[in-house]
Amino acid sequence: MDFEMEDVPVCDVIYQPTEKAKYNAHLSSFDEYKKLYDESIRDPESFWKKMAHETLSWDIPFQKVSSGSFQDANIKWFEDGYLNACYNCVDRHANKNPNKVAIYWEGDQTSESRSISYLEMKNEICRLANYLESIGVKKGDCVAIYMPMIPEAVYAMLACVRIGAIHSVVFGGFSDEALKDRIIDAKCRVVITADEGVRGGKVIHLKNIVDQAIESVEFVKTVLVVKRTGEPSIQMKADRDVWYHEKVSTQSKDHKPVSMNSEDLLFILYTSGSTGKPKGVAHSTAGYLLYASLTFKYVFNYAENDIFGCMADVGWITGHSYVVYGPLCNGATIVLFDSTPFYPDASRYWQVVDKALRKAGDAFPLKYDLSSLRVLGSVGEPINPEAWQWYYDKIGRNKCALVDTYWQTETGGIVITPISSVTPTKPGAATLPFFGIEPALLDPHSGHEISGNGVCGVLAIKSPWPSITRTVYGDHERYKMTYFTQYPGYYFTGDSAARDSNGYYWIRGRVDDVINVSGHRLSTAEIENALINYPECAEAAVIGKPDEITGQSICVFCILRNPNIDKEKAKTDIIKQVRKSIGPIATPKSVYLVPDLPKTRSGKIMRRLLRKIVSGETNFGDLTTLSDPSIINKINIIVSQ
Ligand code: 6R9
Repeated sequence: MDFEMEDVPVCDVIYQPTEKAKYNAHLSSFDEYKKLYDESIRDPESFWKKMAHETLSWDIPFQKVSSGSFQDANIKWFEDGYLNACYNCVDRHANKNPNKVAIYWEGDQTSESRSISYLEMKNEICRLANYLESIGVKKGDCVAIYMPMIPEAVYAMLACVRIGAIHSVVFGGFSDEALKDRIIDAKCRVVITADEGVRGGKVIHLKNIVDQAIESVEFVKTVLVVKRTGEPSIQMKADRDVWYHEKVSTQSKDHKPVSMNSEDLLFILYTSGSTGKPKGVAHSTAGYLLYASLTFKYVFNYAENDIFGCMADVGWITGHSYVVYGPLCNGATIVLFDSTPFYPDASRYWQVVDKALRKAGDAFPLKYDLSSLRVLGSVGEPINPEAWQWYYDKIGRNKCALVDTYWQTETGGIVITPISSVTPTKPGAATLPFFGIEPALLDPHSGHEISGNGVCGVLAIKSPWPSITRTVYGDHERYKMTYFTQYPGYYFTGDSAARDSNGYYWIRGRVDDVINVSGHRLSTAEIENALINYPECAEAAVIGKPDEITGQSICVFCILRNPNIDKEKAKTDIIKQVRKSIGPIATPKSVYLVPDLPKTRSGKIMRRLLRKIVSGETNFGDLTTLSDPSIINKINIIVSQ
């Protein structure tokens, strides 16, 4: 494995849970967390049985709690139970508290906002469910959702779930080519989109992008279009495209949810791996919903009338678990945010700790009354101690809990985190595992577990938990290979971590070829594949370069077929090519045109050396396998120009 172990952090700063963080606490003490955690590991069957009965409403209760193993990659939870996730997230709350606000929607302009009650949400979802059934969508079908952060995106997800269809939400920042690949992979016959999205004052032409994506995809029969901006030039293709407001509002507001088996798939969500094309990470119904719901309740210490704002887009797993499923399953009021942190200025999204935001100065958050906040969260990439401290002091005013939550698309919910009401925190540490999660640090080479504290290793998890992904959609072999083969008997996260002297976990970052740009996962292989489509590119290598603002940025090394062409134009074309294939989120920040790449004698690109060159390191380690050592100097000169 191509990475080097770092030192174990030493940190004397410990914050005890504040009075505010203990408000209405589900757990009264740190000892109670430890006791429950121990129970969850010692006797997972009893622990999860109790939680599943308390948390979810079942049509047919389960008898069997769990089965299967990492070795056989056949994990099942509550496998003889039946339930509907939409019923759990919507109906039961609408029946009890019909007027409670389910969604506060905040549009791109500060003047745009709406509140939607649980009953209104239920009626809208039922109408859409009836419409989808009327066009033949049925249990087990996949529906693609390519939408802005508008209430209809949540309705679309939950209407699918209500009728037993599997949703595949594709983030609105992906290009037509990326959308096309995802639609084809899941054989979606229906796409739900909007005419346009608006973010930070910029228009995103969603419907046009969908048109391009499905131009040659004949099995897409219906494109359902929500009118968001009302742009008059939108082209509707006869017999395929329909307006949401015309078709859905005329449907009945009554619909009986379809009873689903616990293990029926709830959704798929594509994410980058270390190789090739993105994988459709598949989650099943009961285990996912239970785990999203419980982590939401305990980690954020949710209390009855809280408003919960998670600023993630529903195109990512954080949007699935902590905008939609976790909070709604608890009957919470959610904030749906359809803008950016910086629009119209940096005060808009101050809640998110971000270096760029901190650079805008403390004046922005100080201007606002933040006294209603109790818990602050962070997710997606390692938060450095300085950023943590700023967030804690300036946003939390030293009174809020700050939870650095570590997890992945594949884990379905948060796996390493403080429990806001009880866990003492250290700036920069994700701290301790959630109930039912047994982390292990492994030696990357031998795969042996490293015991004790004050150690580093690759991060793995020892036994299945309810919301672990069940398969890679359509490719179960890839599922086995990616997660369970390298370290048999463990789930391998792809991250490395340290366990400090108190047993706290500090996540270090990916050890595979996954790049994390502002919390967006991209693979070097995916970007390299995109470059193959640029005719002037003979060969390319992509790495993640440390970046002060975005954590990492995309750095491309390209060998041109004809080195005499206009270099500036070539660089622009390379950037354009990646944006076209993947989308604006994958825009390379630096492009170097090089005569050759560092390779092993067997022809493998040594990305490790490229990473060292761009970060200005001079100690290149063992170079005995490098076929042409002079290349390092040549690339060094180009990079430092
Ligand atoms: C939820 C989400 C997963 C990867 C993961 C890791 C990084 C997530 C983190 C974190 C350090 C945290 N990551 N949370 N690194 N501290 N609190 O982000 O899912 O998009 O699948 O990304 O993100 O590298 O492996 P996903």
